[in-house]
Amino acid sequence: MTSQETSRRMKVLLILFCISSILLKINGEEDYELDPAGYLVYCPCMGRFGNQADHLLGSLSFAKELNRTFVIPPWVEYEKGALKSKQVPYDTYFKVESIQEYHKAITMHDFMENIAGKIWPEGQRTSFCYMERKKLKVEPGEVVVPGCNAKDGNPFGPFWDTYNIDFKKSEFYAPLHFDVHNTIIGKKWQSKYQPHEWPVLAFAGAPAHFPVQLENLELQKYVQWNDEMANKAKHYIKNVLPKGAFIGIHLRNGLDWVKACEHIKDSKQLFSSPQCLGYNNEKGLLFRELCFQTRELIIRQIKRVVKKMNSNNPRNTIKSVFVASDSNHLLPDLSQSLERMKITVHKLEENNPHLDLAILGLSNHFIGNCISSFSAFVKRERDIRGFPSSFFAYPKDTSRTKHEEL
Ligand SMILES: Nc1nc2c(ncn2[C@@H]2O[C@H](COP(=O)(O)OP(=O)(O)O)[C@@H](O)[C@H]2O)c(=O)[nH]1
Ligand SMILES: [Mg+2]
Repeated sequence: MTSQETSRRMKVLLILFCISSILLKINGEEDYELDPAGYLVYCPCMGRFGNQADHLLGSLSFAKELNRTFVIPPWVEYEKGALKSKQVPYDTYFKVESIQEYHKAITMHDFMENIAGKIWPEGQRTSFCYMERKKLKVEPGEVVVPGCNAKDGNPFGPFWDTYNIDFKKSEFYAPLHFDVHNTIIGKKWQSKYQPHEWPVLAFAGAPAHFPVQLENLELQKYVQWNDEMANKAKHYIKNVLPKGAFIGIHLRNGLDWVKACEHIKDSKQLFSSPQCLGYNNEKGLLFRELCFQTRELIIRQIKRVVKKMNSNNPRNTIKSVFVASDSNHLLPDLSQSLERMKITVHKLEENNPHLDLAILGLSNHFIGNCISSFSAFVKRERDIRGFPSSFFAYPKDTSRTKHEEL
């Protein structure tokens, strides 16, 4: 073979190699190797964003303990008046790559498109639940077989339907649980549900605690806003808020919250309250104002924070307050009360919970609602960044209470 021929052959081989690489890329096959250790899938079927975020951290930690690939669920959102939940891909707001820095992970969409067909055939899918979940509707004369009924109700049905998933069987995993930090339960899961027999564990609800366990708080650092969200927040701070430092506040005060706060009297903790009271109430007990505050209390506390921050940073004084709320932003009251301090008060024009969260995360100081898991998301994110936060009505103002009791 002449050297000219050899070089021509090399060129042909190179071109063939390039074409096959491109074809592989188009099919997407090379990017999706199967994980022999199996997968963990779940429906974030409880609560709205804050609850789902707490569950995300716990489920991620659980997947890591079981060494299974974490299938990142979409966010389940509820639109006013809609009968069915809407499933919003995780990466609409957050970076998938950041989760992958902690543990192997794939989005639910990619899992269904590229993996499920190979290891989780239709007609053989099992849903996992702790114990029987009763069927919502039983026809007269129907023989009821105990099961997870994983698709019964909203958001259960719409969630799995989004990915055309039906379940043939149910698996009750009791007495196993998810406290992998304090027990050897992880090993028990691994030996009971081995990946060759159970390549996919699909949970009817999140395999995690609410509120998030103390040990999983730090996983918040793997939940990073995507560039679009981060840029929107920065853009708002730079272009809408006045130049200078600002306080971010979260006012949770809708009707559902008023009802939720009634549970205060029966419990030691409520929802995310461990974030201020400590997981063992080592930093206090529940009281009403922690859940729901008067506008006087809110204004008094903002003024106190302003004074403290201004005296600590005389060269970067507070110029504005950014208010996020599910219901009443108290804009007129707050604006009037802070006018004399030359502080303006702002809120987003449209309802945008995620942008609210991203902006609160960047404020110079954040005052949240200790009971709310929506506030808890902001608090965790700020803790990771080393930014300061506090809570309305915390610590309890005992001097004032005593005075009022007199
Ligand atoms: N836009 C906006 N929505 C909020 C705010 N606070 C609560 N919400 C809405 O109310 C829901 C509250 O549910 P969740 O996130 O579970 O938090 P929690 O109920 O306060 O523990 C949020 O997901 C939002 O949809 C807020 O400050 N701004
Ligand atoms: Mg909630």
